[in-house]
Amino acid sequence: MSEAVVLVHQQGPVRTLTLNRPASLNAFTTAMHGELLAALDAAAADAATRAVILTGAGRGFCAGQDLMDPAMVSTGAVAELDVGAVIERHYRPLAQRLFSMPVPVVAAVNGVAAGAGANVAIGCDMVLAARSASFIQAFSRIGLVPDAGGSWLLPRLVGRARAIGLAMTGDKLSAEDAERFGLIWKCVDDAALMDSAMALATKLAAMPSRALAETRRVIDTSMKLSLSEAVTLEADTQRELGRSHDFAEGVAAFIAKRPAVFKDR
Ligand code: T3D
Repeated sequence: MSEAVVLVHQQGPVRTLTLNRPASLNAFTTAMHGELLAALDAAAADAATRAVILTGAGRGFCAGQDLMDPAMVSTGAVAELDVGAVIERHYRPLAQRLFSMPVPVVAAVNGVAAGAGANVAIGCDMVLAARSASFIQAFSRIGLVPDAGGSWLLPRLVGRARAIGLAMTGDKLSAEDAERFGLIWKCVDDAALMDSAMALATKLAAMPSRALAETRRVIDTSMKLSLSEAVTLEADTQRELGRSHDFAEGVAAFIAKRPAVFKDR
């Protein structure tokens, strides 16, 4: 039997998913798309999993679409390939899955993240990167535009000037510059990456998951709202969360000066 191309490891409430095609810097094949989506769906469905870490095996995080995947090119000339269909079939569900996870997803970027690999990383809720890691909007190098949600995310994270600069040049951005640009949460020493990711995921796992997922939703939605509409969304969301177990528990724990035990999803 061939080895899984996405490894799954559970440690308490934290599930770590490791992209596992190190010889090609964990580039996405059809099989890896299938396994990653299934693994994210399974994590979302498992009430005991309260945070997810996404990382890569070997020296890379993910080099984007596997440009040599036989399933992609076996139909003949590259020109015959419907790249739009690849996006619809694989990257749309992946981006939408990440943005609708009921628990936080932490990317632990261990090495180069290129093309769709970079945009899957920054599509996670919080991104930690090893100091030696890098981010490359490699699309322009092969005649494409940023995908996997990158055209939406990049200008929101780093502003138009830097988004266009990164996407047009396809230049490598170091992890330190990625942190400075606001593309990622933090850059850490290489040896500290996985411990830092586990500490962050464990902290998030102990927090009110439903409120965290709603935090992502209101922040993302606010980008297309007026201030008045955003305040309405806040009020509607607080109304719902105000009826939740976790809100009652959070307030009770604060008053009793004890740690809260959250359980909503
Ligand atoms: O259908 C569609 O294409 C639509 C979807 C598009 C989404 C996308 O993601 S488009 C962008 C695709 N990705 C790229 O263009 C990046 C290609 N890779 C690179 O530019 C470089 O590999 C890196 C800058 C990422 C890393 O460079 P370096 O020097 O550290 O490593 P390397 O020697 O280039 O790569 C190591 C191995 O991984 C090498 O294999 P080998 O020679 O040792 O057998 C290389 O071929 C392989 N590899 C790297 N990236 C890919 C790949 N194999 C297949 N697909 C890749 N994307």
